[in-house]
Amino acid sequence: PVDYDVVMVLSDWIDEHPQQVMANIKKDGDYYAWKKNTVPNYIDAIKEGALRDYLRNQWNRMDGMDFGDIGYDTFLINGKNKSNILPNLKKGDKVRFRIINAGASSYFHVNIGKQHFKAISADGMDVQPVMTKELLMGMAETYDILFTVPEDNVAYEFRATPQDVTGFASVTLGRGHHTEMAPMKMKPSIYKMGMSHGGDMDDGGGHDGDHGGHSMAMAEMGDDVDMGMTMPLKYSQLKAVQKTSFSDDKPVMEFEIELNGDMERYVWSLNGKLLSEDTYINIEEGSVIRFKLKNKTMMHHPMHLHGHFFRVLSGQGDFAPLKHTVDVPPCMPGMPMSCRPVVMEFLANEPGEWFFHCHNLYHMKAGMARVVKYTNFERPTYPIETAQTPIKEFKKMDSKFYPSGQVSAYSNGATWDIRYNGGRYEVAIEGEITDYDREKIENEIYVRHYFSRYFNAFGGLEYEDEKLSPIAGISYVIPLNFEVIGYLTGDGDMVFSIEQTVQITKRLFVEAEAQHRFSGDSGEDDESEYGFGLNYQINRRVSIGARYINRDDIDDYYGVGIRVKF
Ligand SMILES: [Cu+2]
Repeated sequence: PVDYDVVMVLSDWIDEHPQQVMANIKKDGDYYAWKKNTVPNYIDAIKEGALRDYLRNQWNRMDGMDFGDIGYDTFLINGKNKSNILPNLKKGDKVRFRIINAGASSYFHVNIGKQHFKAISADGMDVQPVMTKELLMGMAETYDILFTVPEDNVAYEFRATPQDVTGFASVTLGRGHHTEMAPMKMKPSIYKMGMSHGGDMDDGGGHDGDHGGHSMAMAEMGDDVDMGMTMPLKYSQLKAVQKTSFSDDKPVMEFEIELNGDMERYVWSLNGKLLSEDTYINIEEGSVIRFKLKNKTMMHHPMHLHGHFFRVLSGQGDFAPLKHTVDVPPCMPGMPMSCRPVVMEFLANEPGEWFFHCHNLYHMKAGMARVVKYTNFERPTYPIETAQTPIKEFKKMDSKFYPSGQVSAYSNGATWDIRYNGGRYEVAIEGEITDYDREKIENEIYVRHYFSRYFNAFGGLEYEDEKLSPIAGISYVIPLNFEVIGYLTGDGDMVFSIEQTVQITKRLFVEAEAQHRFSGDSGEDDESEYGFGLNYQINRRVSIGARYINRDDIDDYYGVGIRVKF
């Protein structure tokens, strides 16, 4: 018996419509990194002592570590950012919290002051009670915990901190002379994996002393920072209350499932395929179905299966805990343990079609999902609500086209770039006018097919030297994130180019490009050109810059101008 039973619903809030949020990240994966100040760049990496890590990430063609794609405006517990409950709480009272992470895309750290509490169930299934000081909860995960009030006249802060530490939500439990605050989390580093912002710091003295009254300001000033000393409850500590293993005579069907993502274009997939491209995982009734989940991205994904509880194999043998959502953490270089696949298994005993998806709702919508389908299942012919309608809708979602563009006007010419990002495909119009001379207009319109984040092929039309000709080519991202492009034109020209953008600070970046055109027409010469641009971003939309272009037919090598993104 407990004295209080309290439901805690954790959520993330943004002052924009979710459809708009999706359109924003589809046009620019760094859209919210700008808002959150987490655009990876050289100066910040050097300041953090993480230049090597940044360079290694660039070499491996990776983005920075990612703790959340969206920049939320606030975080809530039961709809409030701050609140006060259980005013009559006294020493010895037992409170059962039923905690639900209902966030759209935020993992939460959960703490109650600096106190221990007892986890008694996970995802609604009882576990053998286990003490901890912190939970890290993926979206859709739930925990029931028991908290016994240790002191009279002390209030305790129940706090949920999102993984990217861009804020927190707080509920004060009880009333007292003072409130024991939950530890302040450190901003995680986007360069070093599994490392807090600030690098390898010794414990600078995150003292456990109490704070008088509502000393939020003090806590926010960096006092009482959690130096990564608080370890969240791990799956390996969760043990079911009774055996969950299956008898050995059951046939086993094993599936290896890779979690993939392209943060730049915001395309998320399983085994490199979107839901619309590879919809079903076919399973047989009566079999044990085992999924081996391998995370190839830079962030956590909470994978969620409908209609079943599955065993999470994390060293508890027959007593593996039962869950409906499992966190699949990213693989950290130099930490082989983190790169082992997460293994889940369940008995196929619920014929039907069941959704299996990342519970980051933006990832789900971008294609990171499957339908687990029993081979013997026939969809009823009489009209009932079946999975068919939503699946059809979901399949459309991952290939929806989102527009983006940018136009630059310099003193020695202008460029434009308009794109429709449709997941696997992209339609683009790219062009420039040199010296504002109508005879020096170049324009390309093409369709691109992305085989992966790194490799795509394209075909379309090129307008150059006042001639129109078909083009076809490929583009590949090589280590250090250079983009190498080669294409053929209908006239037999062969064009090679290489492009690179170097982010110096959040606002300052250099663009460089070199191109060589081998003329297929014996009467014409080869053409070479190269250029640099230095740009300063005034806000997310507008930047100003200077450029230098070296090519035969340009009047003025140097130009200054402005660029607008839309
Ligand atoms: Cu995901």
